[in-house]
This record gives sequence, C-alpha cells and structure tokens, in this order.
Amino acid sequence: MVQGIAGLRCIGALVAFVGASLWTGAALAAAGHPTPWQLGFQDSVTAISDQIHSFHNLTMVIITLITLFVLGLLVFAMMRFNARANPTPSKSTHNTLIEVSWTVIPIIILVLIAVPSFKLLYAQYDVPKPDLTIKAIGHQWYWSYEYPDQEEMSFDSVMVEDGDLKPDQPRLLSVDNEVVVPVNKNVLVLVTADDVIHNWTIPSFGSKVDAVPGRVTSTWFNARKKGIYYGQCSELCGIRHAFMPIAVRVVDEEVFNNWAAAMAEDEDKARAIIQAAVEANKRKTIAELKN
Ligand SMILES: [Cu+2]
Repeated sequence: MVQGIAGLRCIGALVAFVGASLWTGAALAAAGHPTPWQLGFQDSVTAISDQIHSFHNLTMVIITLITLFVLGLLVFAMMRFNARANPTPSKSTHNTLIEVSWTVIPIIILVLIAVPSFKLLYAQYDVPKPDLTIKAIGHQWYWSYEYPDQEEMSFDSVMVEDGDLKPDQPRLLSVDNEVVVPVNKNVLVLVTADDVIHNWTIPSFGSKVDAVPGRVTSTWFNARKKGIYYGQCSELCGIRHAFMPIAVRVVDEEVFNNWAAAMAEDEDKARAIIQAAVEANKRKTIAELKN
C-alpha cells in the first residue's frame, strides 16, 4: 500500500515536471532574465532560440513517452512474472521479433532526434552577413567590449554591487556599462579571454560560447524585440565567477547610432541617451496598455 502511494506520487511528480517543462509560455518565463520559481526557458527573441525551444519540446515528448513505456514494462513484469503469479518460469532465451524491434526502434528514435539537432547546430554556426560586430573579452572577473566597426570604441562592463542597485535593476545581473545593439540586425560576437576560460551567453538569444585565452570563438544573434537581456559567465573561472554578468540592451537603430556617436566623446552622455530611450519606451508601453 505504502509502495503504491509512493508510486502514484512519483507518477504525479513526473507528470507535473513534464507539464511544467513543456510550458515555456509567457506566464512563467520572464523576458531577458530569470525570475524566482520560474519554470521553463526565458523568453525567446531570436530565431535560433525559437529553434532551441522547439527542439527541447520535441525531445521532452520523446523522453516522456520512453519513460512511461519503461515504467509500464517494469510494473507489468513485476505483477505478471513475480514468483507468486508465475511459479514455473519460461525457459525461452531468444525472441527474434523482440530483439529486432529493440534494436530498430531506438535507431529510428535517434534519427528522429538527430535531424532537428543537426539542423539547429548548423543554424547556430552558419553566421549570416553581420550588420555589426562586437568583441567580448572575458577577464577575472568582468567583461570588456570592443566595437571594431566604430573607431576605438571599447569599455569595461562590471557588475553593479548590491548597495548600488537601482529599483529596476536585477541583482547579480546588472552591469555599469551595458552592451548596446540595434534591433533586427545581425550581430556577430567575437569572444575571447585574457586570463582563464570564461563563457559568454545570453539565454534569450540562444547564444553561448566559450571565451578561450589566445583564441577567438564566435556566436551571433538577431534580436527581434527591444529590451534588456541578461546572461552570466558560464564557465567556472575563479572566486568571482558568479559576479561577472552580461547585459545586452537592444534598441532602435537610430538610438544605437546616437549612442555610438556619443560614446566617442562622453560615456555619461551616451548613457543618458539610452536612459531617455528606455524611459520613452516605458511611457509608450504604459500608454498602449491604457488604451
Ligand atoms: Cu568567467
């Protein structure tokens, strides 16, 4: 009886887990950063990230079906073939049909998974012609950025400490200088490090790549929605590994151009341009919600 209840609980937990994992909808996932008790992924704002989400949903269905099938087989074998129900066991050792099926069916399942998997891998490495190139350099323990298209533009991006956080800044994710990029443009990110291996990632973009000293790796994204998107160094890199977040601000092209022009002269002025654009966007959103 106790075992029965435990079994039911297990099945309940499994169903809940699968349901939650499939639910990558807006209700639970937050745009650009994780939220407490969040289930599922962060909002997707690139085609690559969409592809990652649908690949996840496909494999989740396959995993669930296999798990339920194996669970069913186990329960059936325990009930039907225990010593009490089946006192004289069968002496047969081979069954061609079963042996062929347990070889062929897994192959078919693997091929089913391989096709979208390779498609996704190809899409991630097939960089379209970039409209903008950024270089991200990992340091112990902050990131610095260079914009090779804009002359001599570079800056450090350091985490905002708890005491300095503004009300709308998420903890452990906010930085003093955000990476600013235009919306709906192909952005190529060249990634490297100057001390140990770090990793540059933005989950909402489906971008993640190691930053290796002495080597340049790359990732790309084309964000379709304005906003701020966060990531964290994802390669254990030392004592302050958890405190070197990545923040990318996606803005209109015009705002980006103004920001880039201002960066050459005065970083505070550039920051004010972004701040003004963010405020204007907020007012617009509120006005739209009211109507
Ligand atoms: Cu790191």
